Amino acid sequence: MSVSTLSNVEPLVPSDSEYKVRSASIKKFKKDELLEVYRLMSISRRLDDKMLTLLKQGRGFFHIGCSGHEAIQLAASRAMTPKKDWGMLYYRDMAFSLGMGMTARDLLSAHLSKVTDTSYGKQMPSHFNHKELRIVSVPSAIGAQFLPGLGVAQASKFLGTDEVVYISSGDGGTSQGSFFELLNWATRGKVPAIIVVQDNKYAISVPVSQQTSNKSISKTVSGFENLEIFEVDGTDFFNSYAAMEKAVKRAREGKGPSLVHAHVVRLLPHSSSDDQRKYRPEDELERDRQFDCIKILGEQLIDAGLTTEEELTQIHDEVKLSVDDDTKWCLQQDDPKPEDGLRFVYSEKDLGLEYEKSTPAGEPIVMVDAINHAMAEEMERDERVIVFGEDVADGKGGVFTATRGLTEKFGSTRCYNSPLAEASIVGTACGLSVQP
Ligand SMILES: Cc1ncc(C[n+]2csc(CCOP(=O)(O)OP(=O)(O)O)c2C)c(N)n1
Ligand SMILES: [Mg+2]
Repeated sequence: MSVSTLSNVEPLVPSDSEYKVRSASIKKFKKDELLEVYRLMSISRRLDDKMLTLLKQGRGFFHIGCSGHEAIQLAASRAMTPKKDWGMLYYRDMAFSLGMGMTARDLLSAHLSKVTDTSYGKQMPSHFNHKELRIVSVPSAIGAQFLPGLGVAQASKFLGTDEVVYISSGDGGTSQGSFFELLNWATRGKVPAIIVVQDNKYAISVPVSQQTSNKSISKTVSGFENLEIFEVDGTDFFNSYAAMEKAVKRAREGKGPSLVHAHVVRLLPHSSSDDQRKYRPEDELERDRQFDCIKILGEQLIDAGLTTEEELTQIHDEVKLSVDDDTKWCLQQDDPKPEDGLRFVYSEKDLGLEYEKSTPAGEPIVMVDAINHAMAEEMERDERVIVFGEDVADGKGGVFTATRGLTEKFGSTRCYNSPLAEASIVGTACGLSVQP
């Protein structure tokens, strides 16, 4: 990076961090690849501006910005394989979504809740989702992606694929209990999860120092065995990419999860409902602006002789025109019809279930044995049916013997004990059911 930008500012990664990683070399990439990253950063930033304008015009409803988080997100998308790997995102992941293949039209359609939105106008804006791109719908409740994300990663392992799962969060989200349940089971099971914490130092107005022991998320999680930790400058594409590349490789090779602690800056207020000048001093906001990843990448590309100011200006101009064009297109799309409000809530496929036609048969048996037989029959019928929970495995089969014999019959990858954590059991079951 050019010395001119950041010479008088403390680096974002503490100098004594044990988890620093050497940046990827710029020579590793082709010029076109880097200009594409620059273009995607610019689209994401422009979309933030455009959505805020639409909101002021009374056309949009709500917005949460990505500005300041783009470099780590695009580095993640470049290290992963779209349509193969999975995204369990949080609401700031717009650049990641673009990097994996969502378009400006998809994102504007979501912002304006049009029928062209991938959720048919049902999700809130900034709640990214795209079935073919394996971006699972973002939940509003902070941290609700953690345990389903763990389930998706467990499914990769169970099915023997080498698909990896990006599970992201802000710094505040790491205070949730489910974050620690995720770390416990992900490391115990060495699942292919890459947990990316985008640490912008604030959870709305609450500073990270009031949120996290050690005042550092990477230090807090340092005791988990099998967890590789990387602490990076998430405003620097090359530093972020180095960590993501290692984390993805490790996950694909079955070596276990990583936590990428990415320091970023929040260049916009928390959301369109917030005014950060009420709780952040101007000199801090000014310092954050110096870590603008678009400027940083631009200078890195110019310093390496890969581009010129003029070429970058041209990219911004083209992006501006194309986003304007996409906005016009989007405004012309239909709004969802009220009568479709209940569509796509439950599966619209014929599930082929015929309970009513079955007639009880055979000798009467006690209920718990009937449950045991039903589970065994289902496991026999479909090799993807698994049973897991507290105290269910091996010979005993739980306090009430409901699962007795299942481990012997189907093996310990299909009937196993979980950690004693009910949110994990339900959350991972949801995630396991996401994989086709
Ligand atoms: C379970 C839950 N609690 C509280 C909220 C309200 N809320 C929404 S975003 C947010 C702050 C999250 O901060 P952080 O995880 O640091 O992410 P950032 O927005 O800074 O990227 C809060 C408290 C919520 N949506 N869900
Ligand atoms: Mg935050």
